[in-house]
Order: sequence, then structure tokens, then C-alpha cells
Amino acid sequence: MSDLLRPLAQTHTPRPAEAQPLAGSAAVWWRDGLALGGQAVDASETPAAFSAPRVPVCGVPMDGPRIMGILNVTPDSFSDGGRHLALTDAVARARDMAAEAAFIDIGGESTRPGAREVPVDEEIARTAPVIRAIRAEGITTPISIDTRKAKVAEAALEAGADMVNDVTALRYDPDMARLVADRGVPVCLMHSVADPETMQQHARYSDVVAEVHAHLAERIEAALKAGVGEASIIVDPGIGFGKTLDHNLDLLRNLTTLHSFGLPVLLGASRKRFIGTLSGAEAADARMPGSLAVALHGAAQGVQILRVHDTAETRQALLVQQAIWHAGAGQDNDS
Ligand code: HH2
Repeated sequence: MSDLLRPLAQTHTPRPAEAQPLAGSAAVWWRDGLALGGQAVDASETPAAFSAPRVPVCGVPMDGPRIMGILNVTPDSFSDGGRHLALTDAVARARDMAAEAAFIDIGGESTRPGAREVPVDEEIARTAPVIRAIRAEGITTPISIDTRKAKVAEAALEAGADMVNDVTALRYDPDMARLVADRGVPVCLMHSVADPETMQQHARYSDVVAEVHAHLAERIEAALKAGVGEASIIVDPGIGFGKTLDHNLDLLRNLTTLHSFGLPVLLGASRKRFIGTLSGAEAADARMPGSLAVALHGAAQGVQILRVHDTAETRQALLVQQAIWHAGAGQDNDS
């Protein structure tokens, strides 16, 4: 059994004097934790990384939950595939998101289970013009490029993107680590096993929380060795990537273990299949309510970046959640 530590996140007031911020959060704190093996631990005896403030990402402060809006410019993404293929539709969606989200994540290759690989030139042709057009519109929201290929990432950065989101954590393309290191841009390292075509056949773990944690630790080491700065790394448990319903729920229940790295945590669960399995919502775009539940849970566990399709709805849910946490915010006579 793993001895990983799981801080028990709290958000209510009053906050005891001995409480520590969780992952630098202004609103989420912890005092007690549990080792996954079962024994209780207290915050004063644990590594400072659990509590220390996180470094801003692309200038966005990491002291509370921030929204990353998903903009897939693919014909086949599981949820928004085909909706933003025309440049004007993609830019219009980006304009809306700029008012609701701190980041926009643009992807030109679906990573849904069973998805086929897209040739580099095609992926560049889908993504770079959209990024250029968003910048030409004067939209300054930080853009992340969701790709596992260095050439696609490079073209996106040239076009005006600011960070790289690699669902293979720099494992797919041997040139990706060097690109990220040379450009000094933030990179999200996500846990995944195998490739999208075959990943669901690899959904086997003896302890998914410990194995995802160990894999991310190894990928952080590899990134640092390749010259990526520690301040540039974000970690992500990869919900739905080669995981069953129980694996996803176990990871969500134990999200605070990921704060041990002292790095921002990104959570991408929006509209994913496990929400449909739990609720019976067959169509991906009918899974917004369940997606909000996961986003609010992530925020309460100190997750810094919530990658979502429904940016306006998530923003509203977070605003209400944060107002409840912060005593004194809000009007007494509102109905
Ligand atoms: N999930 C998807 C794609 N990219 N990146 C990170 N960091 N974390 C995630 O959980 C994640 C991701 C899959 O969702 P989506 O982009 O909506 O669909 P598709 O891959 O079919 O385009």
C-alpha cells in the first residue's frame, strides 16, 4: 500500500490558526491529512510543497481556480467536434471564452478513445490559422496548444500561443521537450497510457492513485533533465485516458495527493464518458451538470486549472462557490 499523503482539504470558516493553505490557495486549507495507507498526518510535519504558493502560469495567478476553455478545431472531437471548423466560428467562440476563461486550449487532433492520428501538416493547418486569427482580433487571453507533436506546437507558438498541453507528457515526440525548454513556455504534463487508439485496453492498475503519481513524478524528472524549468510545469491526472469509471473516481477522490509536487494541477473531466456512465446522459453535450459537479469538486481540492467546454456555466458556478467560501461577500437582501 502506498504511503502517499492526501491532505484533507477544507473550505469552511472559521479557519484554525494552525491551518496551512493548500497549494497556495487563498480559500482552501488543510490541517490534517491521511497517508493512502491509512495513518493520520498533520500539516506541520509535511513537505512545504503541499502548501507553498504556486508560480503564475502565463501571468495568470495560481492562487485559486482558473478556467481553461476548450476549443477543438477537429471534425471528430467527442463533444465539440465539427463545431468550430470554420475560422469565423472558432474566433467567435474564442471571443466568448475570453470573457469567461483565463486560458483557451486549442486542439487539432482528437484524443478520444479510439481516435486516429492526424498528420502533422493537417494538424498545423487546423490550429495555427485559428490562433493567428484570434490574435489578429486583439484577443490576448493566454492560448495553450493541445498537441503531442513538436512541429504543431512550434507552429502554434509562432502563431501566438503561449503554452503547450501535451497529453503524453513529452513521451510521444522526442523533439517536444527541447522545444518547450528552448522556448521557456509552460507545459502541461498529463498522465496517459499508450495512445488514444488503444488506451482503453491498458486500463489496468493495482493502485491507480499511486501509479499516476509515480508516473507524473517520473515525467517531471524527465522534463527537468531536458532543461524545462520547474516554474513551467503543470501536472494533470488525465481523467478518462486509459481509465475505468472506478479509476476516474479514485483519482478525483485523491486529487490532493498531486499537490505534493508543488506545481499547479490541471483537471480535465468536462463532458467525459464517466459522467454519462454515472448519469445516463448519452450525448456529450448533455453532461454539463455533471461536469460542473466535478469542476466544483476540483476547486474545493485546490485544483488551479479547470479545463472545460462550458466556460460561462463553470464561471457562474465557481463565482457562487467562492462567494459562499468568503464570508461577507454577497448581499443580504438578494433573493
Ligand atoms: N482531455 C482531452 C484532451 N486534452 N488535455 C489535458 N491536459 N487534460 C485532459 O483531461 C484532456 C486534454 C479530451 O477531451 P476533449 O479535448 O474535449 O476531446 P477530444 O480529445 O476528443 O478532442
